[in-house]
Formats: sequence, structure tokens, C-alpha cells
Amino acid sequence: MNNNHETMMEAAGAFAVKGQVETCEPYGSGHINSTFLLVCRDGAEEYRYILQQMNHQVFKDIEGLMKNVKGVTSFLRRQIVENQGDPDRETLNLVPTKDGRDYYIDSQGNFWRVYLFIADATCYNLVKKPEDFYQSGKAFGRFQCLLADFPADQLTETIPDFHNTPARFETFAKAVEEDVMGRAAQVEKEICFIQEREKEMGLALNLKQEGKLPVRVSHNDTKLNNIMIDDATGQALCIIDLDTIMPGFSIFDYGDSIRFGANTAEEDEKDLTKVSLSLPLFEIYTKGFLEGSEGRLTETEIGLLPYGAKMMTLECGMRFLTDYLQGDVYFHVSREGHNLDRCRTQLALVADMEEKWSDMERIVKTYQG
Ligand code: ADP
Ligand code: GN1
Ligand code: MG
Repeated sequence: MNNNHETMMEAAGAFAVKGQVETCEPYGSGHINSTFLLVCRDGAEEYRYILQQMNHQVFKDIEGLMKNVKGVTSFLRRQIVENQGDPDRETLNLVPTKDGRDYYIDSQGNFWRVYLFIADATCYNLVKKPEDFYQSGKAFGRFQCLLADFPADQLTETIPDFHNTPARFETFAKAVEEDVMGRAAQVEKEICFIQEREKEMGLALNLKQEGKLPVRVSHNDTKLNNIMIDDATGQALCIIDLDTIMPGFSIFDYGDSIRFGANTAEEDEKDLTKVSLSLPLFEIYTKGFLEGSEGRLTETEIGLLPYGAKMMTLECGMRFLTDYLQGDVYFHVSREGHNLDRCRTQLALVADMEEKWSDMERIVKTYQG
């Protein structure tokens, strides 16, 4: 991806925004796309937008991805209007290009889109108030219900095998073997930790094959900073980052939220003594997610929620380590060893979950209803 200032301004100028482009600055803390806050002005009126350069190394089929985003946001918009909500704030809204397309390809071949900016709402990297985490659980649970009627056959699989943990393990094992950066020797402990858990990785896919675990339209990237919390009401307002909406497992949507939000430390914390699974946060999210799911989850799915949390954490740790071994080519990094630090927090969290396993199972049973 090439995102110099010139191509960014070229892209900003291609969209049907209100007023004249005033400023365009990097924004947010996503690991994949390059996000900018675009401020435009028309006299005294200021208009804000999110301009995003989509990562087309990660998302190979941008046309299919944008069709997903357009389809899902239009679908959600209709439901929000029916429920007398605010469709400009409760879902993402694409702003078209001046010639009426959903995205723009700049002269360097980069792909861009613009969303309406959702004001007076925040994406958190760490749970500040347990209530926010409860709200996000409810919203993600509900999101899956809302999408239950979305025609799954219309969805492009934007990243094939995204949460296929055994396939992720194969890629990891290859990265260890190839060791292109000569970094493997230094992370032997982390490599062994992952290898020791390989046999646990296939459970969800095996159950799916046996017809015991349903495939649902899911978000697949449900970390706390992919949900906007309304500053005024404290309620979950809008689920964002819709690039990975694909058929998947409810237990992984649940699990990815726990991985990120029930960790007492940030994802890239260097001091591992700060990393642990907060059982109160685990509990409050579980309560929210099950309430939001409105009884649609099967007994098998509910029973596998702790497994979903552990697997998403292990898989994510393995993905960070793979990227570290491959030379930091996938996730954005902003310091030396950033992916390794991220891997270590995830593995420390897995270890803590193993310690607290019976508590996790007990809590889930309490809310099973
Ligand atoms: P990535 O795929 O790189 O994570 P996201 O789509 O999650 O990209 O966007 C990155 C960040 O930009 C979000 O965490 C959020 O802070 C901000 N953001 C994205 N879309 C909007 C929006 N429509 N309004 C306000 N902020 C947004
Ligand atoms: C990426 O795009 P972002 O930052 O919300 C990644 C997720 C990881 C997450 C780890 C498309 O999410 O799968 O769990 O980083 N998204 C993609 O923080 O790979
Ligand atoms: Mg994101």
C-alpha cells in the first residue's frame, strides 16, 4: 500500500462530501486499514468523515468486500428505521464517490472508501466502565440476531479460512520452519506453548462437520474498539469494521470480544504481570451476549463459549507470532517487537484462562437460562 499525502488528497477529492476538504489526519488504532479523519468546511459549517484506505494485500477482493459492506449496512439501515432508530449513527453509512460508486481507486492503484463520521461516540481499547462491556456484549449478541435473516449466500468470503484455527496453525508451523527473519530461536518458549495446544484447535470445525455447531453470519472481529459507545447515553451505538462479516461461529464472535475486552491489560502491554482474565468482566459480557442473543444460541454453542474465548486468544497470539516470524508484514506495527509483545499478552491470557477454566464454565452455566 502506498499512502502518501498526494494520493490521500486525490482520494479525498473523489468523494461526494459536503464543502471543501480542510484537513485529513490519521485516526484510530486499527491494525489493518489506514484510517483518516477528513474534515470539510462550507462557510461556518464543518462536516466530518472517515476516509479509509482499504488494505488490499489483506483483502484481495475489494469489490466483493464492498458489496458485503453495502449489503449489510443497507440491510441494517432498514431495520434501524423500522425500529425508529437513527440510521446515520447506528450503522456505518458509505458516502459515494462523485461518480456514484462505493469506493475509489487512486492513480497508484489503492482502494479508498468514505463513511459518515459518527460523532459523540468512542471506541475503547480498554474497558473503562464494566457497563460499557456489558453493552457491547448485548450489541454483538443482538447483531448476530439481526443478521440471522441476511442471505448468507450473497456474502463474499473476504478472507478465506479467517477463523480456521488448524489452517492458521499450518501457516504458523511453516513460518517457524522457514524462519525468514532468523527470529525463531529467540521465541522458542512461545512456539512450544502454541504447539502444545495444537490438538485443541480443530474442535469447532469438527463439530460443524458433525452438524453439531451451526454456521451463522457473524462479524468475526468483535474487539471492543470495533464498537462505538455513545458518549451521552453510555449505550452501544454502532458496530463498525464490517470487513470480515462472513459465515462463521457465534462462539468466535463471543470469544474475540473476551480476548480483547476481558483482558486486564491492553493487547500490546509489555508488562505481562498486568495481563489476566477479569472474571467480573467475563461475567458481565457473557450476561450481555446471551441477553442480546435472545435465546437463539443452541445448548452446544453456549457450552462452548469458554472454548471460543480461549481459541480466539490462542489463534490471535499465534497470528501475531506468525507475523513476527515473517517480518511484520500483516498487522500494522509501531515499534520493534510489537507483534511479539502482542503475542505474549495473548499467550499469557490463554494460560490464565486455563487456570480459571472451572470459573469460566460455572459463570456461563449461570446465564444459560
Ligand atoms: P481497521 O480495520 O484498521 O481496524 P476500523 O474500520 O476499525 O479499521 O477503523 C479504525 C478506527 O477508526 C476505529 O477503531 C474507530 O476509532 C474509527 N472509526 C471507523 N469508522 C468510524 C466512523 N464511521 N465514525 C467514527 N470513527 C470511526
Ligand atoms: C485486526 O482490523 P482490526 O484492527 O480491527 C484483525 C483481527 C485481529 C485484530 C487483533 C482483518 O483487527 O482479526 O483479531 O487485528 N483483522 C484482520 O487486534 O485480520
Ligand atoms: Mg477495527
